[in-house]
Amino acid sequence: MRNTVAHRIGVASSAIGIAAASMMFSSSTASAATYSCPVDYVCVYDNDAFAGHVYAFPAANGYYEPNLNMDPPKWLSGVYLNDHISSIINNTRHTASFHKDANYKGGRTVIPPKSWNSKLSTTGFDNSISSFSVDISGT
Ligand SMILES: [Ca+2]
Repeated sequence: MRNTVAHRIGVASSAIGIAAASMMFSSSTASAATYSCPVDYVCVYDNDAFAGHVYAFPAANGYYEPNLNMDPPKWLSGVYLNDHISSIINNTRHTASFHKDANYKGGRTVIPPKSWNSKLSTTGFDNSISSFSVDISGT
């Protein structure tokens, strides 16, 4: 448990740095913003087209986030990510699975490796994601 907490604190610190860096691209095009998600990270955005608040998860070795409504990740505005994510970049070599309910339940939308969804409303997942995983156990 201690390791988990320490890990999450480290994640939060690095995410703040990434969020600050991405602000430099706030007036750029969506395609330019794509490159603001570092290699081996999964980046989630508050708005369509990779705009608004961003949070970056280091997922080179997998990542498991069972409840975005309770766990530390928040936008810089202080709001939990739960039910706010509107676009996603998966810049890892693994498949990322996003679920509408906590604990990887409910509807699922999959973002393949090195790809993205710039408008989750097109697949019915806008502002509705509550958990996600980057599962490398089967690869
Ligand atoms: Ca949103």
